[in-house]
Amino acid sequence: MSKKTPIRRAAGVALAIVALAAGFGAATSVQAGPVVDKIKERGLIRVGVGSQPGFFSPDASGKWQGFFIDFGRALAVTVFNDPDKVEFTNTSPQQRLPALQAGQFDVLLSGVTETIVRSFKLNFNFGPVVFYDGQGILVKKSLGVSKASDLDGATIGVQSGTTGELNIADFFKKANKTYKPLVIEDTNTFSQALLSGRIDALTQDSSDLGLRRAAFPNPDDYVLMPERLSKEPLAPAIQWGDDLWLQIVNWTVYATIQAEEWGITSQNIDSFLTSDDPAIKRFLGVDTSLGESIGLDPKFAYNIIKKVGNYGEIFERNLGKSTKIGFDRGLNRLWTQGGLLYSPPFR
Ligand SMILES: N[C@@H](CCC(=O)N[C@@H](CS)C(=O)NCC(=O)O)C(=O)O
Repeated sequence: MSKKTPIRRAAGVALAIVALAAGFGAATSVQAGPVVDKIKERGLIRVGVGSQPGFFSPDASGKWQGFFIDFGRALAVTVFNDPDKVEFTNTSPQQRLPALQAGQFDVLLSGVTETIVRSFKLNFNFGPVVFYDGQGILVKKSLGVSKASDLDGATIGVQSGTTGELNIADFFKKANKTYKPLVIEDTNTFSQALLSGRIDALTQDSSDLGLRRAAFPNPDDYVLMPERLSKEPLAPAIQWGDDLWLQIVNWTVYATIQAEEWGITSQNIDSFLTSDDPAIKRFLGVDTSLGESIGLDPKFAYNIIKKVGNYGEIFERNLGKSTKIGFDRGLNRLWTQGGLLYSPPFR
């Protein structure tokens, strides 16, 4: 009988854990952790979200809809092949980061900006950026200002717990101007403060401000200042400690981006099943070798695109020109079209 050294014993235990990893088939080289195990046990993914229609909001029948919601559904397809095995919970920006730290959510899909402090100090891992944003300032048109630095002495609403608090302070310091912050936690009170004239302006991610403005009774009475105060790369946030979960989050998002690059949509995907391109065959699981080697369902990418859509479809359906929100893709175009979206290879 061979005696195992502590290192070999530890390696054996690690391998056994990996092999157990939530039924993901063959042993993978990533470390399975508590999050995927709990998701499998529970039979659904718990997602923390916000409440701006376009990004995330329940429809008339109570079903959650929106850009970030669709990435939550895509995750549920990767794990369960069922876009409904996901539970969305709205909490304020201030409460959701501690809630993720406390393990109340498996992932935040709530417009969280990836920052170094959140990575090291809050111990978050971030998936791929799903929306490249920047902080903006929304003002009442009747104020007659055309740029943010004209707002000297203005009262500006800031949402607590957001990156906006520090960014706005930095901006006015740099511009050598003054402002009075009004820090508000509740998201409706935040909009209401501007609508009621209690404050002169709101500052938040410019996407958030665009969504709010679209929902105002008189959107044309409000104008977004041209400056962007910061970089706000919005990405799925998870806790440290589960490499497998991180990889699932990463490659779920990448599948939506890669499909768009190849022109594969929820509508035309079946016509690609007969493609001669070996890379497309692997991506769609016609050739099952890729899925088998990584321990995921070989059809996981096919299922995501078929059931949820590619990145472009997700963007257009929730935020694009055909919606009342009408966002331009901007930086959120594919790298092949002058944007920043880029998937690593599926091989
Ligand atoms: N990106 C900023 C702001 C986060 C944030 O406030 N996100 C918006 C959506 S982009 C939001 O939650 N708004 C309030 C809500 O929807 O309830 C951060 O990470 O601190």
